[in-house]
Amino acid sequence: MSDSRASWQPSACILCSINCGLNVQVEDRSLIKIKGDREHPTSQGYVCEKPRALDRYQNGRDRLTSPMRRRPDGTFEEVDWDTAIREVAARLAAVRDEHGGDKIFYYGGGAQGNHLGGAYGRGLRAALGSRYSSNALAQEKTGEFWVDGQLFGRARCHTTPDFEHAEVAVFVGKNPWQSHGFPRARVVVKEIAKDPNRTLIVIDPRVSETAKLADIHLQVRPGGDAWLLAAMVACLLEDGADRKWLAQHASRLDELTALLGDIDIGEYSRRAGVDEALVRSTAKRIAEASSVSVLEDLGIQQSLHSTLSSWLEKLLFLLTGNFAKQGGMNIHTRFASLGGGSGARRSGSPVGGHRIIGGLVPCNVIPDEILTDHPDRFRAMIVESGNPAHSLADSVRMREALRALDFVLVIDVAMTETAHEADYVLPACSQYEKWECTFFTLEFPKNAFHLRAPLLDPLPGTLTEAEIHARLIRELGALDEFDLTSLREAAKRGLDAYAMAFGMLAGSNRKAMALAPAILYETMGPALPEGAEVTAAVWGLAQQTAMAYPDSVKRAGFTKDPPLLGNELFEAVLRSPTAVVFTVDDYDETWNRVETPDKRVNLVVDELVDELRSLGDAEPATDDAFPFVLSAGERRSGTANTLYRDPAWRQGGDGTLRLSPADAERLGVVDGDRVQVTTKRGSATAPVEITSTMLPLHASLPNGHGVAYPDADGTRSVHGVAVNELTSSADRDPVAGTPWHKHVRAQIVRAPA
Ligand SMILES: Nc1nc2c(c(=O)[nH]1)N[C@H]1C(S)=C(S)[C@@H](COP(=O)(O)OP(=O)(O)OC[C@H]3O[C@@H](n4cnc5c(=O)[nH]c(N)nc54)[C@H](O)[C@@H]3O)O[C@H]1N2
Ligand SMILES: Nc1nc2c(c(=O)[nH]1)N[C@H]1C(S)=C(S)[C@@H](COP(=O)(O)OP(=O)(O)OC[C@H]3O[C@@H](n4cnc5c(=O)[nH]c(N)nc54)[C@H](O)[C@@H]3O)O[C@H]1N2
Ligand code: SF4
Ligand SMILES: [Mo]
Repeated sequence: MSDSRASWQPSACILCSINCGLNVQVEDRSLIKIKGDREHPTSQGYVCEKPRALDRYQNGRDRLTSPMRRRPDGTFEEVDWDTAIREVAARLAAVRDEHGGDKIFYYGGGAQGNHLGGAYGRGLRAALGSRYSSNALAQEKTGEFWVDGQLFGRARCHTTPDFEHAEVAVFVGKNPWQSHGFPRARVVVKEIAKDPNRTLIVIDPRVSETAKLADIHLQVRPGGDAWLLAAMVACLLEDGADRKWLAQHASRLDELTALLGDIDIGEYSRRAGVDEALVRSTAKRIAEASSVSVLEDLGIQQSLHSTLSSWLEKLLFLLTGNFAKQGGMNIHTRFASLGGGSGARRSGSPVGGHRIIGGLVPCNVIPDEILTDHPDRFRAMIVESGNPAHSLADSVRMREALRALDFVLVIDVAMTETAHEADYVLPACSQYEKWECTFFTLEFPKNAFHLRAPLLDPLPGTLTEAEIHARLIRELGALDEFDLTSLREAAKRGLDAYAMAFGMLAGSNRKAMALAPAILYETMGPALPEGAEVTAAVWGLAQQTAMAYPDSVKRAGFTKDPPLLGNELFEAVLRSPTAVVFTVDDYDETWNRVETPDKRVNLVVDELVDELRSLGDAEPATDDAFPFVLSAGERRSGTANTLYRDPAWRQGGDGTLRLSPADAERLGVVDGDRVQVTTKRGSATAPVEITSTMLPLHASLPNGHGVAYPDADGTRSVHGVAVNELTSSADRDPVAGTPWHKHVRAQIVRAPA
């Protein structure tokens, strides 16, 4: 570890969901050199520019080195771990005893590179009876998951694109050049753009870096996607749908045709701000292609009609039969679920009854579930690897909600905006100081999982999340009723004996299974190599994976049968310095993962029919009082959520507000002038960047800015605009509750001098 000076050690990037393999040189606890790992099976040596600055994460000035307890005056004092654990457990137990464990809300569980905390967090939640949880997915992906459930039977039937092989690639509200979202994004996008036989289609109001490369750019008006996509679907229904495929594999085509077959394509295109002829020729290109992959992201998921747009987006590839085939869309395996676990069985949030998707309470309703006198309101919150006081809509209200709770615990590496609102803050080891992995296993036909070893020893004073949760669970006495001797003994005899002993416990004791992560850590952990105790939960996940997809795991080269197959898989990921391909699929396998009763794809989402019909009566709304549409949180080269808190990592200053030349002229501003942006929730100023990539009356600000960071003598100041000071939690999708961050009505004026 820290003695391995200047040797290259394998690891992974933690800045986006792709988690490219890295090789890193460590010297004196600094990450001094970083390059892509060629051995990594999916990233293959690829990296973007962002991980270069990773030492600023590892050695950030506001890293925590001691548990912190809030004083009555709001300042914090250091306390030792024993005191912190004792007092935190007592406070959580007090909330549970007075109001019920289900009033303890859990948020987070992983950022972009770490998910073991979330796995162990499930054990603590079970020990407390905490049933409701959420994380960032519930402000981006849950609408799409819900649509997947409607079309393919279950929300877990998540489809993944195959851009490597697709003849036509479609990006809807997605800018992979900056944000990635699939392996080696820039290489793959360039390849498609260069090839005269392939077509890159981008739907984005902005001439994004990806749009610049596109063969076809549909420069939709902000928020106009539902009209545009409806028009494209109507074109396909008119001519180009794969009727033979649909007859064999889909249901309710007639109903869909009745809904969309006779809409006025010209009028819908006009409302979307795109030329009708271009809409028609784009639909034709999609219809004629031998394969099409489509990727949607925040541009629609965080804009008006987002869930409806997700449905229409999926019809582009379904109506053309680009499903369960090479170059098309497929349902992938997963090493573990990213959802909310035990709360998943609940259908609605306790106060407002808001729909829970994938086990996650919509982020936008969290303040509503706290700031009320309803008896079922949340009373306490555990926040782990998340920064909701900064990343959720309406930070003002979110801070108010945190302050209204009886108790807030934050587990983080840094003194974040959310930590500042906590009663106790517990310091975690960084992602380079412990074994870690992510559950973003989204690839097909080969899917890979990377369990990575630490690069250096834990910073003194910090603990792994697994250990933090284990100590809290011990203090709560939650495992006392179980006799774990036989499991401990079995662990000493090896994985095969352990698998048998664990299987017996699983079969006989459901209560114990809810606490499985804690039991694994306590019983198998000690038998694992030193430091690798935290990988015990991964053993459980490997078992589940082997059980769920035995054939796919065997196609990846594994040979045993469950439960030994799970052991074989676990040993492989534990041993391998880089990611391991854990499943290999045939394209047909996608059909086995469709979970509708008849294994056909359902084309009509009943609950969205009225919203779809309403498009016929309306234009995308405008508001004279707030004439601009602000895209509040755009991915740029200098953004990485709030994983980098030190603003010095980005060369380009504190982040500009991008504006069209026409608007700049009207406002009388030139590049670098400060403008003031005001929404119904707040106001901020930023330097303006005038760019013809923006449409008139459209503006954008980067995500991940506006965090407070201490300077060399400890004075904290905020760098850039914290976009959620401007957003409203009421602006959200009617079905999924996901926010309209990309569609914030705003006034923009030249800033007063
Ligand atoms: N550099 C960098 N990369 C990241 C991240 C990061 O912080 N920085 N974060 C990661 C995370 S957590 C995520 S979820 C992904 C998100 O990745 P993306 O969704 O690709 O990121 P955004 O830039 O937020 O939004 C994508 C595009 O939506 C467009 N858009 C805005 N309004 C509309 C609209 O009304 N309709 C349409 N069609 N498009 C619109 C924007 O112009 C933008 O180009 O990125 C990941 N990658
Ligand atoms: N207005 C607006 N808001 C947005 C978005 C937008 O585009 N516009 N994007 C949304 C999206 S898509 C996302 S994904 C979210 C992201 O927002 P969050 O989910 O809140 O994620 P991060 O900002 O990445 O915060 C991750 C936290 O994990 C901490 N951390 C890092 N490593 C470790 C570790 O090893 N252990 C522990 N315990 N903690 C660690 C970091 O210090 C940080 O506090 O933001 C959302 N918010
Ligand atoms: S693409 Fe994502 S994971 Fe890969 S190097 Fe860039 S930020 Fe890191
Ligand atoms: Mo995200």
